[in-house]
Amino acid sequence: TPFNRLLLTGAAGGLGKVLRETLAPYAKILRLSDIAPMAPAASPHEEVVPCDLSDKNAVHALLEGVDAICHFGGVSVERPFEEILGANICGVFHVYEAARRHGIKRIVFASSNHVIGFYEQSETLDANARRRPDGYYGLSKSYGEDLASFYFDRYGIETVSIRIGSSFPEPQNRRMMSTWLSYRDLTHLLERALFTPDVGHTVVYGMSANRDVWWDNHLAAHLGFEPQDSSEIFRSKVEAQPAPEPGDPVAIYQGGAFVAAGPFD
Ligand code: NAI
Ligand code: 15L
Repeated sequence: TPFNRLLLTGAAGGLGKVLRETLAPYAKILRLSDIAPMAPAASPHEEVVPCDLSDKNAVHALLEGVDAICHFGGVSVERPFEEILGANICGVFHVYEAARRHGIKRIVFASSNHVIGFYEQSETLDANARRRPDGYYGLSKSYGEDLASFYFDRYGIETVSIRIGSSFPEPQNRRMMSTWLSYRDLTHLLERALFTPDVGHTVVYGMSANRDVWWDNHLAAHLGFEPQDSSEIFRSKVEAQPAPEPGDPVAIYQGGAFVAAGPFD
């Protein structure tokens, strides 16, 4: 049965605009939130609630009456620490604190492959691999995963942390042939993450059924995530691009160019 009211943060973003449509069947009311402008509510099934995640009181008000949360809001690329701190680190803390106070029991957290970005592409990781964040952004997602773990152990709030690879309409480069997650597979994974019972804190890698993958989801098998798409249909288009120079981080590290972002001063 669908949730009565499902909150989607980051609703103005690239994924949020897609999920605004595809999550609709999973809730009677979809509450959409972002700091950036959003299209007005299209039907009685939508609520549009602007909110800055770095504002604790505003986040508390945002979660009033909510049954489950897909937390996709925040800075989504490498940026100076101070920007990441407010939106991602304080932001995810505010979401969990408000969930605790409102009695909300299920969160899906948009984590990222950048929590393990400093592994080389030759390595295969499962959810127990030691984290190797590739920047302040990856560190903020690592903190979010730890917060999810703590709020389950301490308060029984369940989370699925999805280490999303690269979720775009198509893989944009050779690296994304491995990391690509189609919108259809993302939506299926969110459905599994919202409705599978007893997930505790589960970490799952968000990738489609691509030919060459770096991640092994056996520790999240209970979710029943079965991706349908593959980057393979885009191979000739992607490989028509010039190959990266040997030594370019984009061809060495799982996190690609993020490992070489910054410093910012
Ligand atoms: P995006 O940057 O397009 O969307 C993020 C949204 O968060 C934006 O609309 C932005 O306005 C909002 N936001 C930023 N700071 C905020 C604040 N202080 N308060 C409220 N809202 C704020 O990113 P995208 O691609 O849609 O990603 C969505 C989520 O998924 C992000 O958390 C990102 O880190 C994560 N993710 C996405 C991946 C992808 O391939 N698209 C890969 C891995 C993780
Ligand atoms: C991410 O975490 C970013 O949010 C997204 O914009 C992509 O860069 C993706 O990772 C990626 O690694 O391709």
